[in-house]
Amino acid sequence: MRKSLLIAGASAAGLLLAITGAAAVPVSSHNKSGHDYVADLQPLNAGEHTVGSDTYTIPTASGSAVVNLKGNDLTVTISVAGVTPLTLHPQHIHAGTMCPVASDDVNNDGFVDVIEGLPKYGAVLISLDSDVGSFAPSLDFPVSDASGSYAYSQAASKSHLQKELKGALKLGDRHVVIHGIDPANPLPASVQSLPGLPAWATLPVACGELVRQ
Ligand SMILES: [Cu+2]
Repeated sequence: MRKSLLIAGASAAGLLLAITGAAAVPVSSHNKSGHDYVADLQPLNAGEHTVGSDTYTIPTASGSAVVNLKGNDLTVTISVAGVTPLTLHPQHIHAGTMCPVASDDVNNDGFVDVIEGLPKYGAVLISLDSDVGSFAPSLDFPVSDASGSYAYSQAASKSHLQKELKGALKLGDRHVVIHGIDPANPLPASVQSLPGLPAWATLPVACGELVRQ
């Protein structure tokens, strides 16, 4: 009787271990991998735009942006296709709550330029250049390959970013915006840009809302 109780106890403990062991696997692996905010990047300004006698063709960009948070480690990974080949692509996390739509083209020139997009995607929060933790102006952004694709991955300290921004990141409220078209095809003068930057470098070509997974 006593022996069988011990056996029963041992097997119950074994069962408990098996259950908690099984339960612990996804929990610990979740902790190890942190959590992701993912943006499905959709094209902006894609297609043909006819202004006067000129036609401008903006490529149809797509891709994804993932911001992974693991403890204090923040890693941004971006994969983009369909952009102008061999061209600089400024990219940012913007502070606003929406991606612009065609009706945000307030001057009716057929383009939603970087300024017209601001009421929707907001100001630049974090510049996704070669040093995410630095807020110094930089144009060290990805350059697409000959097929119009690029991949980007950079890490930063979450606490450092929040200190610089003087507030929480609130990634679930943010958007990722990709900019940049062919510098050899100048845009109409009606396409506004940021001070000191040509319109080809700032025209938004893709945008996506960061959503916690
Ligand atoms: Cu931007």
